[in-house]
Amino acid sequence: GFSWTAYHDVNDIYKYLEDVNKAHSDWTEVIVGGESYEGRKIQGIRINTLTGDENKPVIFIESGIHAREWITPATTTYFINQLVTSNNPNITALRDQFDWRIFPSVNPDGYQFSYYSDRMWRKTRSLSPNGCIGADPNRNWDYNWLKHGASNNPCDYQTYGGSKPFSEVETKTLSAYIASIENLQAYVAFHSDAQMLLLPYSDSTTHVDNYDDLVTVGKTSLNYGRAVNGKVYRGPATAAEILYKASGGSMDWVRDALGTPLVFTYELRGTYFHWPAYRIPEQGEEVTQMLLGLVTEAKNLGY
Ligand code: 0X9
Ligand code: ZN
Repeated sequence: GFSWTAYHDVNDIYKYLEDVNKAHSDWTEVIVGGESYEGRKIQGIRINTLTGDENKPVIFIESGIHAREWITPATTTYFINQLVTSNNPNITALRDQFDWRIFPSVNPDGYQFSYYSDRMWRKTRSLSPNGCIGADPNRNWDYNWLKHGASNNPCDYQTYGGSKPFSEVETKTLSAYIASIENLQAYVAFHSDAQMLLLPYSDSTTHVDNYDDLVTVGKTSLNYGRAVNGKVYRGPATAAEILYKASGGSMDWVRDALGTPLVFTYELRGTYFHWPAYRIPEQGEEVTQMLLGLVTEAKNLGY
């Protein structure tokens, strides 16, 4: 069965989402955010409890865009489980106030390839005309595409940006799904393993107009996370300031194209993208508290 003391393949993750939906069919829905090169769905879950509020703000969670960052789907399903099973009033309130759209594995082909064949695989699995495989799905969004920190070489193992913006079916379909969401208030992407909280934009040190609010919200989020295990994350700051410049990422496109006010990328912990399975709950709890802190401070600031 499904657990948080082992890593699961994408079929088992999708089955878990279906099981959650079966257990809570009144207020959850299995959703499809797009499709993959090899024909998989980008499957997620919508959690929207029956509170009488038909028009709750949406929080979107993107995990697993990089195939080898296994801790991100694992902590995301941990968080889903907290939302649907916890009796902690802070967590039930967190659940009830939002229309959650949560996607544990937005690069399912890459994740399966990392899981079964090449642990360090990061990209999609699309075939380039020259025979090399995959593009970096976090360099393929239509915002300053290929400007910084991305390769134009299809054989680059890490950061090939694709043949054009949204060349990858995963980013093309997922971006259309995201754009179709009314009332998108927060977009949260999970990566590993730089142990940081990153703000838009990733390829410039120029700050967005509500940067000060994002810093305040991000600091509270990290404080909530730190209370769990004492772990200190760097940031909140732009990637250009504390990591490296990288264009064509999802959060930058969401912020620029959709104007979503609250946009964050968390880099979780690990060593060369490894994290022992028996310690998944440790980061799962950290993530749960970081999201609680994010929402708590955002509401304080009137979002
Ligand atoms: O390079 C990345 O895409 C992320 N780091 S990772 O080691 N997980 O690959 C940083 C993402 C920062 N955000 C954007 N570039 N949009
Ligand atoms: Zn990543």
